Amino acid sequence: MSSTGLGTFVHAASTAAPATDRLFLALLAICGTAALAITCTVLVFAIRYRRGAQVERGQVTAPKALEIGWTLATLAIFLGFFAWGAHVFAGLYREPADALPVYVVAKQWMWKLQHASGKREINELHVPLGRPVHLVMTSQDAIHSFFVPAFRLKQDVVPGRYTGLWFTATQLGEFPLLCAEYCGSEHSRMLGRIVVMQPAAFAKWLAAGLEQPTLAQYGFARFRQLGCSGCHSAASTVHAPLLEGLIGRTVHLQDGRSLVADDNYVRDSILLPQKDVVAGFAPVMPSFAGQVSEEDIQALIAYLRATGAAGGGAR
Ligand code: HEC
Ligand SMILES: [Cu+2]
Repeated sequence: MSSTGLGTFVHAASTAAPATDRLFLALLAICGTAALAITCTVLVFAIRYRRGAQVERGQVTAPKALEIGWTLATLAIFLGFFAWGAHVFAGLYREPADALPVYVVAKQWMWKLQHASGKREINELHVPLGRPVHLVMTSQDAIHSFFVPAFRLKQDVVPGRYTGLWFTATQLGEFPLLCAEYCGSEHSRMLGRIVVMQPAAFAKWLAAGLEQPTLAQYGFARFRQLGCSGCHSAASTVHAPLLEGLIGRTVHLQDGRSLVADDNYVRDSILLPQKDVVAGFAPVMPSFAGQVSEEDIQALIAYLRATGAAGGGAR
C-alpha cells in the first residue's frame, strides 16, 4: 500500500503512480475548491437577491489592480500546473540506461510480448519487482493503447512506428492490462495482466522452459536469412554502411539532415529505405516491407543493439 494520496484507495504499484497521483489530486483540489466557491457564491446571491428582497442592487466594479492581479495569479497557477504536468510526462519517456527491454506487438485482439532473453508471452507480462522495465511497442494493425491503471501508465500503440514507456513495479502481485483505444469488435476483450515477481523468482521463471535463442541471436539469424549481411558486412562487395553500434550514433543523410539512430530510424531503414538515405551511399537497399514481421524487426533491432554493447559503443 502506498501512503501517498490516491494510493490509499486504488492500487498504486509503480514508480509512475505517486507523481501522477499527486498531480491529479492537486488539480482535483484546486478545481474542486474553485467549483465549490462558485457554487456557494451562486447560492448566496440567489437567496440574497431573490425577487422581492429589499436589498441594494447597484453595480460594483472591482479596482483595476485587483482584476489584473487575479487574472495573472490564475494564469501563473495554471502555467505552474502545465510545467508540473510536462515534467511528470517527460519523465515517463526517459528510461534509465539499465532498464530491461520488453518488446510489445499489439494486434486485434491480443498483446504479444517478448523479453530480451527470447521468452515470449501472450496477454501476460512477467516483470521483476524494483527493476526498471522499458516497453518498446508497436501494432501490426489498428491503433491500440497499453493501459495499466495500477501503474498509472497509458500509451498509444501505433502501427508504423515505435512508442515507448518505462516503469518500475513497486508491489508484488497481478495487475490488469487493458487496451484503452477502441480497436474493433473485440476491443473490450483485449485484456491481460502484469505479474510482478520477486527478482529471484523472475530469473527462475525467465530461465524455465525450452532452450531458445535470445532475441538478439534470433535477430542475427534473420539478419543472415534476409540477406542483410550480404551487403552490410566488411567483406561485402556492395558499398553499404556497417551497422555495428549504429543505435545511438549520429547519422548524416544525403539530403543534409542528420539524426541520432534510434529504433524508429532502424525500422524505417528496413521498411522505407528511400526515406533516409545515408550520405555517401547509393540508395540501393531494397524495402523489406511484406517480408519481415513486426517481431522480425524488433529482433533485428535487438541484434543491432547487442552489437553496440559488445563494441563498447553508445547504447
Ligand atoms: C542490396 C544491399 C542491401 C541489403 C540487402 C540491405 N541493405 Fe541496408 N543499406 C544498404 C545501403 C547501400 C545503405 C545506405 C543507403 C541508405 O541509407 O539507403 C543501407 C542502409 C541501412 C541502414 C541505415 C544505416 C546507417 O548507417 O544509418 C540500416 C539500419 C540498414 N540498412 C539495415 C538493413 C537490414 C536490417 C537489412 C536486412 C533486412 C538490410 N539493411 C539489407 C544496402 C543494403
Ligand atoms: Cu486494442
